[in-house]
Amino acid sequence: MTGTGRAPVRSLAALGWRSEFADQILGSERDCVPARVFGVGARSVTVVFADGEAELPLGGRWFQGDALVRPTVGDWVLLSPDRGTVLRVLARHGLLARRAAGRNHELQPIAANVDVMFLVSSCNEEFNPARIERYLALALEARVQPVLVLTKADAAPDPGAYARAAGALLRDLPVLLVDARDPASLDGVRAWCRPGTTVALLGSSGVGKSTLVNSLAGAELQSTGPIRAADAKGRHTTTRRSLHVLPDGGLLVDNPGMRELMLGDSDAGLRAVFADIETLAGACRFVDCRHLAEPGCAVQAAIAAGALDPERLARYRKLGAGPA
Ligand SMILES: Nc1nc2c(ncn2[C@@H]2O[C@H](COP(=O)(O)OP(=O)(O)OP(=O)(O)O)[C@@H](O)[C@H]2O)c(=O)[nH]1
Ligand SMILES: [Mg+2]
Ligand SMILES: [Zn+2]
Repeated sequence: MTGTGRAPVRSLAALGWRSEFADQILGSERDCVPARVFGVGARSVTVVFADGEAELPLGGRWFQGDALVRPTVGDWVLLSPDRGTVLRVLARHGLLARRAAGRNHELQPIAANVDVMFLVSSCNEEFNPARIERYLALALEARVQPVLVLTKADAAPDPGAYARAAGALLRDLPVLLVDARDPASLDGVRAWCRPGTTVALLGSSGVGKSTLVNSLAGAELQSTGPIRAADAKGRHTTTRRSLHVLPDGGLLVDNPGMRELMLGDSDAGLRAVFADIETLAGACRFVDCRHLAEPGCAVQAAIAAGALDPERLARYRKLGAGPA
């Protein structure tokens, strides 16, 4: 966070405060100060509260547990009455977390108290149904509303084809085609950024997450960078997660582009994404049908009828959501 341009006094509701957080404050904590985490450093957090903001160090005790116990972007925390120390993290809703690529595959928080996920993907080679399904599973597991924002519609010969392919990945998935650089194309996006609503932008590097933040904010809050011409890959311009308040009241979490999304425990999320296959499977003749070549297989019948893409069944199997 840059610390520029933020009004010193704002209502907590404008920062996303709700009764579910107020209800967690104990009588003995009456003098503590609720604050929202806008940025996280290696050993510090940037917090915004009703009458100011501060960068506060995180003491050693925060590093004794795993990464999920530490304050993360979007968290609500209680500060000491002098606003100098983070005392505790309030219980979260909408926690997006992924499995780390490193040795121990620890769960890493992405953002907390998220209401809506803008899954940002582009109308070019970057578009990848398997990747989108993983992000959708992440959102649904966390009970976060996913919205697919398809950028670079301006540069694609047939953007509608991407929207149609995306629409087949989750029933009722909102899909928006945009030019992220053009605020006039963002009415559909803006409709999700209501006052007090927290929206996290996720996706690969170079898809236009920071460009969207800037266009929605009407200001250059975030640096953006060109993609490689050869393969449309981004250059990892954004390196830190950060929360931003829009002039219209929405709250946006910009994230660094992800190379790979490794899911944590997402069984419920995967089942929700592949609800079409799960429903079909319920109509198979055998309860242990593996949907290969069994007689009376409703899944294979749907494929034969052109109602289900065989590649989607293959992806469902690969993610471990289906029977072995
Ligand atoms: N033509 C076109 N270019 C876009 C669009 N959205 C983003 N760009 C361009 O794509 C490049 C990457 O945009 P960024 O906003 O930096 O992408 P990002 O997702 O934030 O990337 P990381 O920070 O690396 O994760 C920039 O050159 C943008 O101008 C779009 O909708 N249309
Ligand atoms: Mg960026
Ligand atoms: Zn079957």
